[in-house]
Amino acid sequence: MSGTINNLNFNNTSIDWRLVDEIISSCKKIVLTTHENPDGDGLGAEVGLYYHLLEEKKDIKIINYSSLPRAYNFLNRHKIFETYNNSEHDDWLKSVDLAIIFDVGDYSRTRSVKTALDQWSIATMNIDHHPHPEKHPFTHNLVDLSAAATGCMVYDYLKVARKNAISKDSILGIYTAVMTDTGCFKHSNTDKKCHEIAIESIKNGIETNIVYQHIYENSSREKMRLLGDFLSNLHYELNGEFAWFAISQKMLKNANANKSDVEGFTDIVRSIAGVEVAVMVFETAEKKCRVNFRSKGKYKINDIAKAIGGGGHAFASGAMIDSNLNETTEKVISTTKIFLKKKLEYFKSK
Ligand SMILES: [Mn+2]
Repeated sequence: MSGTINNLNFNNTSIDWRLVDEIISSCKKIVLTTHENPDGDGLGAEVGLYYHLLEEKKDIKIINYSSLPRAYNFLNRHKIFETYNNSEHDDWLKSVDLAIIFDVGDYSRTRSVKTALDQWSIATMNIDHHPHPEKHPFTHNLVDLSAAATGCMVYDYLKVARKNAISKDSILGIYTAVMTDTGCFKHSNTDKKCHEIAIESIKNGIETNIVYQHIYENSSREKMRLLGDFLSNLHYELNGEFAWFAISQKMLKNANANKSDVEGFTDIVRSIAGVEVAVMVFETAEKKCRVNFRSKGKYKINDIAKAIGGGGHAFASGAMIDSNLNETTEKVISTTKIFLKKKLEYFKSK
């Protein structure tokens, strides 16, 4: 790695992509990764950068902690996604010059990939639109809270780094990132750049309707069965402004569904008239729960996620809790109600 550049830290300050490019250019061997249970943003950002670095003749791999969710198989035409396996990857991984981490929110969400990178003191570059503390664990920290998706940051980088237009393979990843993190261009984070990326994608021959179908019209029957199960048992609180539901391992088994099937459920509940905040408590294993918060935009909810040990965006956040479903649900729902009541009072007083 280049010894001339200091550690970069753009913690929601204007990112100098030329300096970033100096670092990336100086590295020969690069691994790309993202958080566990990856979404379209993390995966799409990986794809966006992967094809550029391939053109640049880098020795490059995408290695994720989790396997690729079925809906994203269309991004894997060239079999570029690998799931971390120490016996298979460690020989290659230990001599990597740089690890680029996308959309992570919290570095520990890369699980055993982080453990491996730490073990060999691999230089790291965080590219993210989630907040990170000033005291962060990365060699280089690139945070842009205004970016609708991490994919938008890759787009910014490629605009600076490339002489040629962005390739079709790359823009497919970037489009997927933007489409999924904006809820198909409908969330409040959707901005001009998102639509510019969409225009460039269409000009490049991306069939945006097909991308949509792969991700949103590809639900398994098992997922639908699980959806029916919890929808018939929704809880409404605070005059219907707050709706929540819990999914147990038993419900998952009864529906024959898998963990990734719960993606998007919280958004569905938020779509109900009058509901401002939706919360899912999902028992992922014994004494392990995942909590999702979604807000329509009236109430910020990342402070609530933070209070229970998680974090995230203002209107989409979450937490992982090491406790059983009943205890977690009780704690999460009571905490959420306390926070929301305060916010409600504030809005009433205005
Ligand atoms: Mn994201």
